[in-house]
Amino acid sequence: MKDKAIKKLIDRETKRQNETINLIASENYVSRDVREALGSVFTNKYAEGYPRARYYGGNVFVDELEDLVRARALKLFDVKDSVWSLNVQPYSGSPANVAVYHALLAPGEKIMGMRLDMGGHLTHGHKVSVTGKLWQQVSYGVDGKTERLNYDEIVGIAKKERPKLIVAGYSAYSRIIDFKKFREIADTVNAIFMVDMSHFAGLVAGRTYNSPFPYAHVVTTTTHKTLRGPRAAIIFSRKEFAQKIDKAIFPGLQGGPHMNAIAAVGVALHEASSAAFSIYAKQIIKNSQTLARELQKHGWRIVSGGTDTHLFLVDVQARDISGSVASDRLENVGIVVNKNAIPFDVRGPMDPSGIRIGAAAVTTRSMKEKEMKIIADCISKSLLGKSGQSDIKQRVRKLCVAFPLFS
Ligand code: DSN
Repeated sequence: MKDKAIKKLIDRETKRQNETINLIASENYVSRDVREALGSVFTNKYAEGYPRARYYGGNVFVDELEDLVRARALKLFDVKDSVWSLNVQPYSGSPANVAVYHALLAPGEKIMGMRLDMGGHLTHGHKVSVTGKLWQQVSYGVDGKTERLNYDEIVGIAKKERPKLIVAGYSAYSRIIDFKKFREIADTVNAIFMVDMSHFAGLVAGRTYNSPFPYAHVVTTTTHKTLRGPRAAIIFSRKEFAQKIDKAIFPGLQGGPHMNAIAAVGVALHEASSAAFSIYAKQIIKNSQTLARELQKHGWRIVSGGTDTHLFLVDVQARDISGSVASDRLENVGIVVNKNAIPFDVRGPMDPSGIRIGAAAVTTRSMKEKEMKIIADCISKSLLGKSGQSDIKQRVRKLCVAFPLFS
């Protein structure tokens, strides 16, 4: 690369990724093939519109590409072409969610979504997001005792508020979601049922998490978390909603699709359809559960008592440590996490009571239960801030050397 300044930053970031343990639940490491597709000549092409209905010439291969990626997504998630339509053009998860609301809801109508501080996402109607300004959020949370979804409470809110659309699928909820129950609740109040499976899409693809497709009307997903693709998103919708959603993406919200990203999504979908990916998805859950259990043994409180997925929350405030302090202490020894609110958090969003831990990225590095035990020990010791932090740093570094990235 001729640009030395950018090259230097890429090299330094490569080294940082190689030499740290990444436990950020929404991140992963893509394959060389995914990166090759991202850096391909498809980045040069404008293709506003949809296959065989574009506003520019020269789209013969772009059309073939978009058709292929759509077909791969249908196959991977085992959904029927006769029932579902797909849009692979969203730039990422937030625009995908906004497009769905823009297509299906009039301004001011109600979106029923989980509160951000209970594990939901900004685009599920939070007031600081455009989704909470153009539409009205009716929120639900988790049960005060179990820290799990309480379907009786949810049905009560739905009946009282009568939302136009109900969203399930969260950013910081570690338990199985009962999509059947959600659909029954949606039907009771005549609402559209949308699932945002961004976090667990790779687990659904690997057949280790229940599929939302039998129950949802619309499913959105980013492609870069457990699915291990580039930063992009897909919207799946039942046929009756598809035309409106396509129009909402283009020309409603976006311009030309990023065809290089769509090509990379295609590569990731192909990789996710392999038997190896299914083994990977199962290992993510084993790793996440081992990490949570080991941390419990070290005396840490895990929100809801454990995890069924790739992620979980640790209540660090229970041991008088704030989320920011915890995240900084871990980063000092080479372990990267994010601070995160826990349900019924008494602290503010900039320095909440918890940290979120995810196992997708370390599993991509081929780490297994044995390594999770070492990581849990390092996390615990570093959080407590006792002496010997340089020893922990050495152990983390040794682990990273033993499981190299980009080799
Ligand atoms: N920011 C992502 C996450 O970390 O969960 C969701 O958009």
